[in-house]
Amino acid sequence: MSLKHLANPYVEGNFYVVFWEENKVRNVNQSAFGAYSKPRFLTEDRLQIKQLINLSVPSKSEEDAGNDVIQGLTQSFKTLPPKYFYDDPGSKLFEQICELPEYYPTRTETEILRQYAGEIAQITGACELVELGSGSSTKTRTLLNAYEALNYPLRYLPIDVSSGILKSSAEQLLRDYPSLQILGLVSTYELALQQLMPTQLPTRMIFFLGSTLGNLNRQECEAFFSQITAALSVGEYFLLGVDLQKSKQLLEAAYNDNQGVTAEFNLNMLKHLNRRFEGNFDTEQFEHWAFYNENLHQIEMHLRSLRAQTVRLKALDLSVNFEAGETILTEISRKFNLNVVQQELEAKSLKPLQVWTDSKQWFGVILCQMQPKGINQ
Ligand code: AVI
Repeated sequence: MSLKHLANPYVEGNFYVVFWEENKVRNVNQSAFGAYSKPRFLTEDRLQIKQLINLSVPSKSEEDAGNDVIQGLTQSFKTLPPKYFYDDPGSKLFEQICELPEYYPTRTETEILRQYAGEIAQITGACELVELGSGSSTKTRTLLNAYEALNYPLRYLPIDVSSGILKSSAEQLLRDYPSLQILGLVSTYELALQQLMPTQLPTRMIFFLGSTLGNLNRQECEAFFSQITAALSVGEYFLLGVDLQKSKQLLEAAYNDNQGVTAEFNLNMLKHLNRRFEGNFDTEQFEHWAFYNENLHQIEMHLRSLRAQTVRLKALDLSVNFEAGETILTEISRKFNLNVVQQELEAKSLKPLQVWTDSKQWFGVILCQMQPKGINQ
């Protein structure tokens, strides 16, 4: 049976939906959906983008976002959520970080995937690919190539909060893979995972690459895995990329690059907050500070105030006092031990089937399979 003739499981819900059709963009709402949905849309189109969140329209989650800034900046140990890195300039700076000579994780993970994508495809068989935080989908190509080489149907669900990058990379992928079907979800992981319908391919693999897991604290990690295991059916797969523990010197170099791109990425968060919440952070009066905390096995990234100052965020009705030298923690990036992470996955009913690393053991990619819940709990 051709994929074209499968009923589309995603045609539901009350969302604003954007369809791409040979570079023509159509915005249609739910009531107009029917006009495009059958039979033409299902048989001819290979790309749907579903907008589950719209960052340009203030929403309940936007209000909550402001609350997390207030909460983080009013405690004695100041923090800000790392999600505020990723406005458009921040996402571009992150892409630049991935290319830096000191920032080894991206190229090391890509190297592992290039080498072992064929094995991954062999193990899972024909499979719907769901990517969390797809960004520019660069590493995805390695996986798509492997599934294509085995003549498996190609169905890809990228999930990202940035609609611009999701749409442009999806369009490029469609050009490069003539049999590929894409359903892009502009969404947070949480919302998208709740929306996933049972796959119509024999199985599904959710993948979470780049060691983004390391940016979640323990509590966030627990919540994340509950969402993953709720979204997967028994027998389906989860592919995880994790940065491994290594020397302080190598790690600190990766977060303190010579060109200062990571520093710019960190300081950009203040510009983002200024724009978003009518703030007056002066980025000249803060500096980037990143170090490896060997006890907690994590990089900690801070912004340090260069003098005593008061910053105002008008839209949040918030004034924040800083002492000279006081810092804001903007990110943790945990570094993993492969044995420990495998035990933790197994305890969450995600049984590790296979682990791949690079020759220096700097990075690990773990393929897990969902077990019946409770087996190891
Ligand atoms: C997205 N994340 C996995 C990156 C990391 O290494 O923790 C973010 C980053 N922060 C500074 N450099 C890169």
